[in-house]
Amino acid sequence: MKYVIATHNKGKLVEFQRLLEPMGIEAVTMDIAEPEETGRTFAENAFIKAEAACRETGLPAVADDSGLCVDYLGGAPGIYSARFAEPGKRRLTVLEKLKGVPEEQRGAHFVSAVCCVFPNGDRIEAEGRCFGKIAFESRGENGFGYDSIFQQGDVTFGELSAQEKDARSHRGHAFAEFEKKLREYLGK
Ligand code: ITT
Repeated sequence: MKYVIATHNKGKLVEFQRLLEPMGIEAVTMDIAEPEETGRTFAENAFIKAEAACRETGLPAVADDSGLCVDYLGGAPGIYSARFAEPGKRRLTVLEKLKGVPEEQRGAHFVSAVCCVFPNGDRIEAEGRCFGKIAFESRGENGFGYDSIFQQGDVTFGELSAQEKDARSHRGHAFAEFEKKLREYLGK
């Protein structure tokens, strides 16, 4: 069966396709209207996006709502990660807000809430997190969004290969749980 991927973020789309392919899912994209993300949590926003796409296309729809939570900023930007500062200046804004903050206070984590809504109204939800630190400067060209300032050990996510990122990322963890639940749901 075809599943529609409900995202307008190209970086996410590449990861979705990579993560869904081994599940034997035929992932398609369509020009879908972008609903307003009015939820108060990642899970609520993921549901809003998946439900709207399912309603519009009549296909099972998979969406993710994700973001970066910085301890020193009280968990910001969190669910506002895509709307935090001007496009193109988001990483720099985080780095500037943490200027002079020592390494031990630079803790941060990524969250990914995945939701799949089926035309009969059923839904499957999963969530993944990964923990690290905000780097002192942006490093690496891979990935997207905040990857080049999010560090685990000595490397940023921007310095990881796609496979390395999937093995440790919030989205990789969320999709691993999602795959388990989907198999159960489909009786496979
Ligand atoms: P859709 O809603 O269309 O999927 P979006 O970019 O608006 O796209 P979100 O509302 O979930 O998606 O915002 C998440 C933001 O968090 C995203 O724009 C990135 O800046 C950041 N983000 C999420 N996952 C990330 C990852 O794996 N690496 C780096 N940044 C990430």
